[in-house]
Amino acid sequence: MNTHHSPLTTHHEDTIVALATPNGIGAIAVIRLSGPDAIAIANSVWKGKDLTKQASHTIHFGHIVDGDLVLDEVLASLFVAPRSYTRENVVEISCHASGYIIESIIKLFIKKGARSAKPGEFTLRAFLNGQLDLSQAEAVADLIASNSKASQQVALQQLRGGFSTQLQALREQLVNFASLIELELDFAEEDVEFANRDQLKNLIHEITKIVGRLIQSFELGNAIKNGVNTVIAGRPNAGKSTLLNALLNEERAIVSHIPGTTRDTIEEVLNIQGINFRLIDTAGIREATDAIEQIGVQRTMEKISQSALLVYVFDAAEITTEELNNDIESLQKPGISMLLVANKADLLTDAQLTALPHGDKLTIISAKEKQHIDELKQRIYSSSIKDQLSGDETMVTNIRHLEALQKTEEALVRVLGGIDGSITSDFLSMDIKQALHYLGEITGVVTTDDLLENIFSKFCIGK
Ligand SMILES: Nc1nc2c(ncn2[C@@H]2O[C@H](COP(=O)(O)OP(=O)(O)OP(=O)(O)O)[C@@H](O)[C@H]2O)c(=O)[nH]1
Ligand SMILES: [Mg+2]
Repeated sequence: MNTHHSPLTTHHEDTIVALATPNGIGAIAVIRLSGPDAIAIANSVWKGKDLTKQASHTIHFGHIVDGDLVLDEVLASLFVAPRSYTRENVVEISCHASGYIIESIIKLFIKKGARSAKPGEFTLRAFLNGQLDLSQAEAVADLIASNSKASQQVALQQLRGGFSTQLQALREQLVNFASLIELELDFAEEDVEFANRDQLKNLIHEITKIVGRLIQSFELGNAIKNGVNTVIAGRPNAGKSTLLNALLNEERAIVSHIPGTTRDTIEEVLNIQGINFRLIDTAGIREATDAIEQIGVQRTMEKISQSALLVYVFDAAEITTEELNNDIESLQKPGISMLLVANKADLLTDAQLTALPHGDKLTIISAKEKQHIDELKQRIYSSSIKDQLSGDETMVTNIRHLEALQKTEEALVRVLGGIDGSITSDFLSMDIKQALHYLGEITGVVTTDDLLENIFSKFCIGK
């Protein structure tokens, strides 16, 4: 369903205005106007060259005036439709960033006929006017929110349309087959096959492979975009908080020789090779001695269940093999990878050191002496990021895209089953259309008001 005439989109004649830079005092703020009257509205409160007579992509010095009152000395950047972000007339006023000036200029524009933009409305217009497809529009939000090199790269790749181009190509091929099969429906009596079933099968196999690869990329894509929840857990006094501090290279958590020091969870972000790991230090696991500690231990268990990676720390000088095995067994959960960290290596004799179980799941460290911390970081990284990060790889980072791809895959499996089971063209056609529908949802060929509302309401105002 294409809803380009929906309530969301009937305000196209409106000219919208919003502050595009953050609220607060700064050197410069940018106020954006977009819509058919953007240039006229700016010009109506402008002292300087006539803005309505200037060329696109030019910048002009002048004053914003409210009657005789000069509000500010500003620069106006002109973008004449369709050569702008929204493909409408756009004026960007760079003024001095005082809350008072910003508010006065925006109020003035509203008095002259503009209205306040809703969150994401500039980008919504860019989408509705065909400047960006939906996945690109979503990438704009991701780019703004990106906080590491990897997340910025993935968002930029999506903004540039890598993802869309790939999906578009798949879609076109499917559309061709769908129309051939539609044609068969018109000749139903004659029992002809315009769409070669072997070719169709090959195509579906090929598309399924690509869709499958995109689905798989989500795990990594999601880690890149949202970070990896990494919980540090173990018995009291194992050195969890000391380890958190060593990883962060900062005295973040309280460390003491008293078991049960950490009672609440402590979260900090650690960037390892461009990926954000959300480290969570937790209360040591034991039979709690008081009510507060008990809540802390419960919270530890909750955090473990919400994490992708568990770093289990034990005091190598204290723990018995039996205790160690019990802990590992009780903490192991499906869907969570576990790293074992033998701490306090500095207290061990050589004989004790060699007696420790060796393997790539175990890292022997001294958190206090900061020994082998880098080795542990490397293991944290490689246990979560299994695939290579390459700059040009298309990656799915958005749960909405993931779900659409999964539904596409299901429909494709039905198409394949249908060909093998020699079902009639009309059923085949239905399943292909389903696959097309879900693929189209990603780029926004197929949209609904709810979907757009949901996506753009999460944007900031002014974008
Ligand atoms: N010798 C030695 N002592 C350590 C090491 N790591 C931690 N410790 C000491 O062990 C004690 C406990 O450390 P913490 O980091 O508070 O332990 P924790 O696991 O956070 O303990 P709780 O918060 O009580 O669960 C402190 O006295 C630390 O100085 C280490 O590598 N070597
Ligand atoms: Mg602690």
